Amino acid sequence: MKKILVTGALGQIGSELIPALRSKYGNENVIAVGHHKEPTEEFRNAGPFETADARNKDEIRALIEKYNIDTIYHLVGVLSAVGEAKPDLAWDVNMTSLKTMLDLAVEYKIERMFWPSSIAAFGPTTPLENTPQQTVLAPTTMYGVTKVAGELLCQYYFVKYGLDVRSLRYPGVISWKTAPGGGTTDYAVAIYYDAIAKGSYDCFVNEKTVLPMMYMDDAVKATLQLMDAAPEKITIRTAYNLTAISFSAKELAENVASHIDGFTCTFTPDSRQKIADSWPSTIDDSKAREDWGWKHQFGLEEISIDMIKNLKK
Ligand code: AKB
Repeated sequence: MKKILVTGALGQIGSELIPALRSKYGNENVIAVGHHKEPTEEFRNAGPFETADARNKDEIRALIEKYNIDTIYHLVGVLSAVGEAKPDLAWDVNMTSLKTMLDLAVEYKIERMFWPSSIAAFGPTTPLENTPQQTVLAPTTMYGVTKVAGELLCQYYFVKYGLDVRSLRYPGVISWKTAPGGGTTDYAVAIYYDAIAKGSYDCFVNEKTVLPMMYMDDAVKATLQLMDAAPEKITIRTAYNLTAISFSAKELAENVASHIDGFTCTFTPDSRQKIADSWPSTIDDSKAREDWGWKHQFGLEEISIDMIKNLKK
């Protein structure tokens, strides 16, 4: 049975990927690693939980040895909006931790490693409609810079050391288990929280903003599918383009209003508008679809129904 280490365990993706990995591989075989946040009682009791700083080689080395790890999901990352407020922190956390994990993965002959890239790897000079897999990568955010550097580093470790490291360029991921924090696509999550708590939402991007999005269930499915694929199917060693649906902030607000009586949305763009404007509206993810059979399931209507049902609970 696989022995899997997941860093960034308490972040948006970690908190949902870990239960999925545990139901597939067994609770005891998935080691959740958090850093500064405290897990809920339920999360702590669900399987092994450790506290470590993914930038610290000795701390991670001790965990790899303790649990005899053969697979790594390295999810730690400072997101785009926080990254603009604290660029040095974003560089340090995102790059130092990735380099540490890649080095340890080579040293311990880790069988397979996953690291998330993002649509933030693109920038204003990228074709922003139906963005191709191979295209200009010249982001204008520090988060994006770390994603491009990280993609190249992953490819380098594959070419130089034969490390089977795989990556996805996640679009905005919509989910209800963790509160939004630090990203630009957070408005597509926060709108549901505020719609239920207050009946209104003040959106920080303008109503015309269109970004690629995906429901968490699809993001987890894509991650597991990519990691399950036979190595010969993986033809992209930087990161695969990945998407489900694109909609404007106005369409999102209208959809939420169709489910919550009296809901109103205002639009007050802040500094995150500039980041959103530098990212694609739609993505060509045909390579993921061809290589390992990616297919999304959730559209906007299904997302709204599921988000509202779960947040109301
Ligand atoms: C962010 O908005 O920073 C992230 C991302 C698209 O990578 N959700």
